[in-house]
Amino acid sequence: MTTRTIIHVDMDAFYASIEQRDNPSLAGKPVIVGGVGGQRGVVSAASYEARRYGVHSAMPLKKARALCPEGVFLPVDMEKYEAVSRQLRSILCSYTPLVEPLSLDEAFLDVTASIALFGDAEKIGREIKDRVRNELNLTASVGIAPNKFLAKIASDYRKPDGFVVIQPGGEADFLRDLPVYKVYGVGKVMARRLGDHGIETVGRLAEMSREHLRRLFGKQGEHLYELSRGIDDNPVIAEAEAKSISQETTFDVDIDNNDELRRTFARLSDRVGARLREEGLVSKTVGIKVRLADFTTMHRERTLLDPVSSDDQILSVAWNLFRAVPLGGQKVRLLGVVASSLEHPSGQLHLFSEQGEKNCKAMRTIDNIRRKFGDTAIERASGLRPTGENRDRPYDKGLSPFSPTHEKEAEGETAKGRRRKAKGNKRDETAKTKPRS
Ligand code: TTP
Ligand code: MG
Ligand code: MG
Repeated sequence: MTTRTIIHVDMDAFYASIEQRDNPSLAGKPVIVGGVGGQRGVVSAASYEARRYGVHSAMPLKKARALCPEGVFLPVDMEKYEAVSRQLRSILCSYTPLVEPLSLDEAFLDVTASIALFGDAEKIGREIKDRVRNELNLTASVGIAPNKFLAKIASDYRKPDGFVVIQPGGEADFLRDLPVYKVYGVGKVMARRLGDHGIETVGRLAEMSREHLRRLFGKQGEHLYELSRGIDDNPVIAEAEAKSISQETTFDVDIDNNDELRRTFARLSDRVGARLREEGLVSKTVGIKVRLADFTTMHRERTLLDPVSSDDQILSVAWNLFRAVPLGGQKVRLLGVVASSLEHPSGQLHLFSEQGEKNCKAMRTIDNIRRKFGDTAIERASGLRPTGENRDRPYDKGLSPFSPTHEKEAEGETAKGRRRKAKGNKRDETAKTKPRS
């Protein structure tokens, strides 16, 4: 086991705090950010004042209005939050190149080798908080621990404006009374099943044998066994190494036919999957790009705890993301699928089921046939499936309970979109492997 010192930084009520910062009359008020034009969808962020009313992320805005009628409701301004995110990133990168962003407002830092240069991890953590306060006028919570799993729990432990250090050796004490749902990857279903066995805290979880957990939850049970003991050997993967692989296509004629849309997603997913497997990579974040007839361009992405590389898994996430996109009665002009947060799956195979490994082999065979005989030699049945499914089907069907953990959404016309608009409607099908900037 490698000895590391990891810092996890997570901004407090990120979108809402930025809005409060930029409009001082909102300071101390319940601020709720969500939807476009403040009318559609769900809560993205709730200020801590709003949380006292029971409002939280992912809650329908309608419900938030009912709970907190005096709340100030604001639309999502993704460009602004992305700009702050870049500023945060630049602060973090001044302490180590080993910065792994998890989302716009949080990142892991491996500071093991930085300590000689900057002083101990606590000093670095304090300095990061100070700089966020002074330079960004915002607050961040910081967790410091010997691994990523514990550092993330630590940063969440005393929010907002938290600073929590878990010393090596202090893992068990720290985890004993922690509710199981706080463990990264334990979703509602798993927490309920654990509850059925009388297991509400990580301390109780740690009393279970590896065998017992394996019987209950398969391979994921073993993962839980390790986490309950505070064991996590996942390295911080620096942003510079991260790339994304994407495929997009512009239709000759705008379309709204569900079968054709799904077939297109299947084809794009197949290609992204094939590229991932070619490069020996798995992806933790699957995203889509949708451009409507009027050039409105939307991006959606979902971060998964179990990385994926199979065409079916990519398609499943992409299609589910797409079904939640408001088309407003418009036809679709362009679709794209992007896999990011790429990793080499070494040492992580334990996360995949035996079925997953079998599918993997099948997938490589298909890739070989496609290489030999061309793309259309094999089309998977899932791309052709008629798609009158129930729109309410849960997102994570077919994925493990470890899967969807966070979803980011961004809307608005991109600069590239505007350029293409100027050039006219040209059919293109492009593949990209690019460093993430
Ligand atoms: P979080 O860090 O999960 O939440 P937060 O920063 O709002 O609050 P906390 O103090 O608890 O960290 O997410 C960061 C931002 O990501 C959040 O401000 C808005 C966005 N987001 C969504 O759009 N939808 C979601 O469901 C969640 C959880 C976050
Ligand atoms: Mg946050
Ligand atoms: Mg966060």
